[in-house]
Amino acid sequence: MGATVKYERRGPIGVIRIDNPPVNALSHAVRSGIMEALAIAATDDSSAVVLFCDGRTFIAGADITEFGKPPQAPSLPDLLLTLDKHPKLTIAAIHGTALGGGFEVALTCNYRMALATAKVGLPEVKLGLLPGAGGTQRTPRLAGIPAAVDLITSGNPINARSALTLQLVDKVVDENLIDAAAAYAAELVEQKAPQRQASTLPLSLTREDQQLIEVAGAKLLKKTRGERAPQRILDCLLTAATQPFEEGLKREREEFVACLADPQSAALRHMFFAERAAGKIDNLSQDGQAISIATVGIIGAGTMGGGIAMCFAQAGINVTLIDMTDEAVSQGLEKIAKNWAISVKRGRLTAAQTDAMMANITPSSDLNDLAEVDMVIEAVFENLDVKKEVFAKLDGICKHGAVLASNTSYQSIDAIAAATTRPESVLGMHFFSPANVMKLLEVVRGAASSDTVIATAMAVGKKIGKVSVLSGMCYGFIGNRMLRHYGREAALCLVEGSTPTQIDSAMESWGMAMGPLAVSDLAGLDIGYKAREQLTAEHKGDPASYMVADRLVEAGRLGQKSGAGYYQYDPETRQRHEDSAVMAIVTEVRRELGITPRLFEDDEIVNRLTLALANEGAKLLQEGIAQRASDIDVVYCYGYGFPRFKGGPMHTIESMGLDKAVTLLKEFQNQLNPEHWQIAPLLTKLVANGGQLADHHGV
Ligand code: T1G
Repeated sequence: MGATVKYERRGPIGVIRIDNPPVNALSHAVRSGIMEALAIAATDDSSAVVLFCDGRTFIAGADITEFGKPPQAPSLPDLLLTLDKHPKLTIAAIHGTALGGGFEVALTCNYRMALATAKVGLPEVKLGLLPGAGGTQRTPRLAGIPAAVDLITSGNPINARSALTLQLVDKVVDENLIDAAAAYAAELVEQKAPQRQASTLPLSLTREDQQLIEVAGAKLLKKTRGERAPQRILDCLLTAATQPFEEGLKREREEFVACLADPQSAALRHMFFAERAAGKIDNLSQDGQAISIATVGIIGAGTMGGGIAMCFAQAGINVTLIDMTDEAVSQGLEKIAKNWAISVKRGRLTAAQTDAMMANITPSSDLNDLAEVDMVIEAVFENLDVKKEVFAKLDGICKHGAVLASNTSYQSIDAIAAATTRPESVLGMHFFSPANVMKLLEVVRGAASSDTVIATAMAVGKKIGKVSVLSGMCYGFIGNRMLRHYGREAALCLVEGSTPTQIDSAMESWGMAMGPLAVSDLAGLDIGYKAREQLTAEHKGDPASYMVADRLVEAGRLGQKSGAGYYQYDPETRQRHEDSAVMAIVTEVRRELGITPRLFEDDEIVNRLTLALANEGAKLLQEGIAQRASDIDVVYCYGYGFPRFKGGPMHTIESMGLDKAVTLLKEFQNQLNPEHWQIAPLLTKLVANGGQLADHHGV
């Protein structure tokens, strides 16, 4: 059975013990080991069999690293066929997170016992898959259609008590799981309990359930912006309620194979590993150990500072929230209280929880109150001189070893660090608005930033529920530097002949959470306008890429904040509407620039905007600003509404084929402004030697 699966006896009870760290995934070795152990248990004198896992969790699913490789027998369905027909009583002893194929193993056992702290779930949909080993057929037979729809299409785990209520587990214990499970098995044998198989439980389809499935399908298609796995899951559940179990298994297998082959699943599985890889820092020196952060000072109680303070307070970290005046801090606290009140109203948090979080925040208007904090995050006005002044003061106040971070979106971390005598303690921690909602945190390494502060910022980001991505220092770091090219192409498509509605609809139909012009309206057109005012004509770039935006701001159309920007906004619903006044401005700019508008296909818009992103991303990779291509994908999926089922901009061109991507880039270079389409040398190199972006690590 090898080292990963052992078979042992506890008196009359056989115990199959799985030990495959870190999460007891159902690798080939584990599947083979369980099969061998079941064979022994079938013929020995054991009276029942308990399946138990060592380590921190019961089986957490199929081994995702095996997908896409040649299958190795026994397959999970074959293993579960043997388990389903096993001659002895089988009991699953669940702790940690029994997920996916792991929970399907448990559902195939006759009985299930769970530790009170355990969770169970079928998260396959988050990988663009569906439970492929009977989960869509057994779950509704045990828990009913409504619960099965919710559990499998959401992919969210439920706790042991909820699983008990749904009859997905039979017993919940507080401790000593293996002893309790062996005793439970003996008790079942004593009681001559039947070998209950979920596969034989009856299931029929009521009208209500049929309607529920139809409504869920429509809702999910809209919510996921086109993911295909949810509907396939619903089709399997419908089959479970209308066909015999064997037919249902067949249908489930067909749909699972279709999911596995779907590019959406490849993208979502790419994101699963990308999110985890992002937290790893290449070439970290030995002293690059994170320090523990128990107290944080946030400077600036505005939208960003308040949101950042909420993140830390929610994680139980003490926050000193600073602004220039007591009144400014109180306003910040009021905004925080309002945000938490909304979460309580929506049932996401309780009033007691938000009271405890608020108690973690101490208001102050005196920087000296930061003398003993472990970390400071500056979130003041986006002006380099103001930031340098703040850091110079912090240098004289904060204790030795305190981490000094700036939430700047663009300013030079090196210039900020130079305002102190401890540049090794200075780095960027770039949060995304609203900071208490957006999961992305860009950790920006300055030239002098020590490995300790980098490791600390990455770790504290994870602790406050962010996905931390390390960025080197350049204007705009990873996300915003790429965004400038994306925004430029959107503006040029408009001036060259398209309309705001066509551009945004094309990108939203492709999968973006929100079209680029609608995003500009949301953020405020005046932000870009003010930034451009500080740039030379040369740095501003092609006038065609910003004249419309400038004219809109000069006409008082700042975006949603003024009720109109690229669109007119309904004051009540904030619904956007095309506005002829905008096209009048566009027509005027076209005339001034001598541009004859032409018809646009959606494909051109999508290709120009996504390739502009990926081409700049390849340059970031080549310059070593990003550690790996998948980090760039994480930045875009977590910070900019890029669809996870596309896997991020770099995965998008990798799955398109780099040769095809470079061909398109060459076409754009010939047909459009060649300055904008300088192809990243890394892309041409990879095409020349048949390499992959995934194999390239930043310098
Ligand atoms: N396969 C392979 N490796 C896995 C894995 C899996 N299923 N789950 C986790 N890992 C690795 C992960 O990459 C990381 O590796 C390490 O374990 C720790 O993970 C037939 C088809 C269980 C809640 O979707 O949700 O079953 O970075 O950092 O935060 O119907 O891992 O250390 O090298 O996430 O404590 C369904 C996925 C599969 C569960 C633990 N199962 N995993 O979270 O640790 S499809 C899932 C998780 C399936 C069947 C279908 C989480 C976790 P490294 P971690 P964590």
